Amino acid sequence: MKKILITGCFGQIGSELTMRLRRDYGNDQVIATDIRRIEGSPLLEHGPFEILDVMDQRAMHRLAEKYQVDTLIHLAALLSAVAEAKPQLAWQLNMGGLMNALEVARELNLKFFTPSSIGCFGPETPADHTPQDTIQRPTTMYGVTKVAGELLADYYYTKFGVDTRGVRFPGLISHKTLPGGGTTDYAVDIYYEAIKRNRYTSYIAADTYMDMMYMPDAIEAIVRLLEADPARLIHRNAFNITAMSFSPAEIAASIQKYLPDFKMDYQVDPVRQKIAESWPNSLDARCAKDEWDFAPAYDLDTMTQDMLEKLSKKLGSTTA
Ligand code: AKB
Repeated sequence: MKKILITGCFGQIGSELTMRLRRDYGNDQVIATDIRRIEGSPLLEHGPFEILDVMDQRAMHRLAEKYQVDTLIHLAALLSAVAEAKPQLAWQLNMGGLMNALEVARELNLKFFTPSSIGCFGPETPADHTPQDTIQRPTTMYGVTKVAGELLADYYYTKFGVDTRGVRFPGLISHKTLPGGGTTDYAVDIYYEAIKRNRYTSYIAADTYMDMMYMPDAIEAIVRLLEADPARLIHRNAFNITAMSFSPAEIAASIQKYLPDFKMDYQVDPVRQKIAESWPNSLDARCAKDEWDFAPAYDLDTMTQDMLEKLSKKLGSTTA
């Protein structure tokens, strides 16, 4: 992996991954692309940026050729709650964009990474210690695209020999870029509101568990998997990974250790609650550990401490 093209670079994962890869591989080695340009973003200052609509396969091919990349990281996609509100668009963008990216990887012989999600599971999946290989019958459009995406990436590996790799991300928590339209977003919003107002109204019920991960661990996981020895990889495109599993009540309790007056109440959103209930409580990530040494560094309390510190600085508060 020497020269990398990233789609969806301004998204929650893309914005941090681009910076990390530029640090590791050199600014000019990482070509950031997105459907829009966000003026003032550091991504524009530190290396090449190009506008790219992932629905335009020829444009993607042209850019990959222009910069002579050897790796394609495809991140542009709709998240679960937005996909549920716009299922037709979600199918078109999540599957159309992925198919285009896989085709470009096949045509130009590129290494390939795209994320799947805990959204690929459904209500019939075993909810606790969800195995790597298990029942996948998601009841959301997001989940349908994620399962199909895992299979498509496997297919491109077995049929065409494209070096495809991927993980099933849990909810990702970051102090840098906000997620957009996911079910797990409450676990980011809560920290912002804790700093700003010392209270939060959760749209997910108090005792609903979902897997989560702090962004530094997620970025490290992508880099590690892309650099992993292919001979060790059995599950190429859909590794279960997780760093922690918690409920809204537990994340509130973690915040209260640092902000004792923090208050939480609940106004459950039936749409996102239903999605959350159809997802696992906790994943079994042993295959990722065995096949490429996945090892997250943060747990709930260390993440809470870091989030509150970083966000206090960012939002100019002295509460944490
Ligand atoms: C979402 O909530 O849609 C995402 C995910 C778990 O894939 N954060």
